[in-house]
Amino acid sequence: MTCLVVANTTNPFFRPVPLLSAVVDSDRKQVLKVYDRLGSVPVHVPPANDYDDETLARELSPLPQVSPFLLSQPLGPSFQVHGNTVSWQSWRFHLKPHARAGLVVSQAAFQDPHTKVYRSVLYQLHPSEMFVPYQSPDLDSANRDYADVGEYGFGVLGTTMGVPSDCPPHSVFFNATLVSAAGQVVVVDRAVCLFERPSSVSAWRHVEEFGTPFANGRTQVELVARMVTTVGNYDYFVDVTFKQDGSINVAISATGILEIEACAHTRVDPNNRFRDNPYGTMMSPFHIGTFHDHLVNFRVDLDPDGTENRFVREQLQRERLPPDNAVGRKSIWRVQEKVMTAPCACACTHVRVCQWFIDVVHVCVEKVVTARVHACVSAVY
Ligand SMILES: [Cu+2]
Repeated sequence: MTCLVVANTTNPFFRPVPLLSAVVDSDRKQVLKVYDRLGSVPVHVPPANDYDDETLARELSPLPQVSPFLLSQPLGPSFQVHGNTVSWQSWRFHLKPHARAGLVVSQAAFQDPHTKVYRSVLYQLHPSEMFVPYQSPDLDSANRDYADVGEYGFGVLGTTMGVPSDCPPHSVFFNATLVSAAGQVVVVDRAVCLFERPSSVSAWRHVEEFGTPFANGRTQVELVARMVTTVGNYDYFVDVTFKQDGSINVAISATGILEIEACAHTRVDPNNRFRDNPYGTMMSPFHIGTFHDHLVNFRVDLDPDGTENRFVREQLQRERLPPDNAVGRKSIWRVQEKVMTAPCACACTHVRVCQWFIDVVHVCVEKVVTARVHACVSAVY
């Protein structure tokens, strides 16, 4: 583990002691080995860099004022909660915080507008793991290989949410009572919030210039289930958003403070790097932000209309047209369908355009596309 100066700062992760680390047995609470590479080198503990309101007001000029918004739902929410089951619009699902996984949505179903029968959409959806490996060979940083969900627990590290910075004032809150890995009861007040919000895009709109002149549009409202987990220096927002059109969106974003590496330098070179530390970016005097990833996996166990279905990848493929074709086009794209039968690295990229969907194959020949899976970058820093 690395050593931090924790006194008199709200940002201890910005004050690591360089060239000093230790190996600790956390079960026995014993220090097994100390790596003191300081010798007679002067210690450059980075200065404090606090983000509390008082410090910011003192050290930074205030941002220009923003006109106030009104955020309210005067008639109360239009969803119902019975125990942990939520009903909203055509949706019905189970919502609960879990000690390890954090926010868990189970048995989500959507009511068919024609038959009024609830049709299964997914069995369970939750964060599965987040791997955060820091890319430095230095003793001070090389031990930073975090498994934030499995090692620390997205549920037991859930934090009480504030209004309006975490959730809007009209939210409904849920407390969490969980059991830690050590067998202790962990209670987190206001650990999950549930709220409706108007979408920033319309549900549907069209202007028709041909035929009968026509212009119409419809707004849409979303239901957001949110949990915020603080793992060390990072605060992760997990949002599961239900939409009136039958889609579910899951997103994770990070805020908080940076875990940085101390260095003895105060200035950057022209490339914003140091030749003796190519493993990060200079953040400020004595601070290097070590390169690292946040690799997040979600468990998405979809059961559209039950468990009898297939996972299919549609990949776009270029098709060259004959040089003498009548329209003068050189190429078009067409869709190649592949039924995925085993776990695979089937990533879609900007150069390998594809999409996934799950279809239900009925007896005989009819095929119905029931669910489409879209992957997009949702990280927000
Ligand atoms: Cu990070």
